[in-house]
Amino acid sequence: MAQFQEVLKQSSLHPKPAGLVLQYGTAGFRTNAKQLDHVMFRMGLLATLRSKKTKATIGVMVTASHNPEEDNGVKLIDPMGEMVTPAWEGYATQLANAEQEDMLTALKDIIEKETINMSQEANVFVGRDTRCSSLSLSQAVLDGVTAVGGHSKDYGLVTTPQLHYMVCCQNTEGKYGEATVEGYYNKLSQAFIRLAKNAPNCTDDQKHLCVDGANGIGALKVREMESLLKTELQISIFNDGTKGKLNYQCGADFVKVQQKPPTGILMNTGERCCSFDGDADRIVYYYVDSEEQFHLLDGDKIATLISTFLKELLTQAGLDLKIAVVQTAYANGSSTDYLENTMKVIVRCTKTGVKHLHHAAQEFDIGVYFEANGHGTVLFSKAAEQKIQQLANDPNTDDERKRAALLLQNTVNIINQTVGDAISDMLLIEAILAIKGMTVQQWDAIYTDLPNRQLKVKVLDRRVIDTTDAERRALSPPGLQEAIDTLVKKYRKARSFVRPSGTEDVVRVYTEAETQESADALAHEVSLAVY
Ligand code: 16G
Ligand code: ZN
Repeated sequence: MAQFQEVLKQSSLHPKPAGLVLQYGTAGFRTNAKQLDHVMFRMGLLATLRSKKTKATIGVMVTASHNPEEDNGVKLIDPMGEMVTPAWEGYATQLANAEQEDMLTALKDIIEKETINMSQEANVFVGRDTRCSSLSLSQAVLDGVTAVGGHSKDYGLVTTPQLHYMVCCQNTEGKYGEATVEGYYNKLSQAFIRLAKNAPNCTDDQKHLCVDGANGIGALKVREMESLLKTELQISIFNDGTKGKLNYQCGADFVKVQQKPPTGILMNTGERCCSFDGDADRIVYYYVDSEEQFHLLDGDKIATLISTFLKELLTQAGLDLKIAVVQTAYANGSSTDYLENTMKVIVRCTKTGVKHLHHAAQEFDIGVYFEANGHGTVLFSKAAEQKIQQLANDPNTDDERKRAALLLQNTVNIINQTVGDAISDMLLIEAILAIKGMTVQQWDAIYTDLPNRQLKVKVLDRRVIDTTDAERRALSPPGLQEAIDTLVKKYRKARSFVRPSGTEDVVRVYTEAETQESADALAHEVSLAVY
């Protein structure tokens, strides 16, 4: 067919280096940008097939998130704005790894397996982060879409969650919102202003926030939105990309892993600050106290704040909706203990990676999910949204219940339910703190984190480590879990697990214990056991 001739011709302009093997991992393909041109072109092809198959718009985001500037990556977004299904992750790996002369066969294989009607229309949304390599790589994606007869829309520079949002808006015919960046800003800022109006006593000091944009796309996008928020929130943006290097000694991942402030930010004692990661799908908060002590409020603290707020509103509204918090093995033990025993909410633990948390959160009326690293959001079931809306619109609802229902309704609107979103999470957190009249110190004091440590260990083959129980226990290699158990017993309140990274060629080690010294010592000992 002429169509396939065109694919072949175009594909030769995006040749695959022979022998290169890459894997569609937890967050798509991710490696040095120089190795990705053929992958991008082929993901353009695959997204078009996925679009034909689902008869819906599919998203392709070019980013390597918190990884170094030199890296890049690509991720497919399914029709409701969620991660692409596992079978298609497999196709992505096959198609990316087919040698140049086998590429067409690999493509035809997928068409056949999925019985794709090639005359079906296809539509693909493409977005990219601020990396130097992203422009040409996103062009390669667009070339792939065109080569196989798809339509594309290039959103240019957007955050990852913005592109997820656009895909969802497009496929729900505007019910979720308008599929434009302006539509996104308007929906979120309106909900934020409405929420903030419930905090009339908020002082100017409390309305100020420092944002570390990781020298990435988040800084750009907050700047575009700033004027819509400024009556209720004044933002000082640091690391906005004009001077520093992307993710270099700044950003949410740096702050979380190093447990220290990013460079490039001016922080006054006690001031509320937050950091985004390179594609703005993660956020963590922090402050420095009068003793120069750094305090981190990570994804666990965020989940606690949000779920407490929602649970209180549900009680005030008299709504019987089941709320749960979904975490991973990295969740600080103190947070799990507080959520289960003090707040009495259901807590679930899943494997690392957004798709696992997202999936688990969908099982509840309201599912709050956060990874400790700051990636998370809230999902509301359709039924929950309807009940909230009914109550908010019911003329017979008394004032207190109505206020709670309206707050819930605006929370539904402020949150990006497709994926974790630093901007949307930031606005919700800011609104909650304002409404509750809570300082960052009071939020921090809800519970005290157990001291913890994360390390990475280079090994020959990380795949020899196999885990179970949501990555909390190692099944293989034999003896490893027993060794960890023995080490953990030496320390008070200790816990540790190891897991192969899904994004880097390393094994990750996590420990927590009663003191930082113990957590550090245990981390060191467990690392040695991994070798
Ligand atoms: C990816 C995941 C993130 C996870 C991280 C773990 C998505 C969109 N992102 O960045 O959720 O925390 O990988 O990385 O799923 P690791 O496997 O290298 O520890
Ligand atoms: Zn990210």
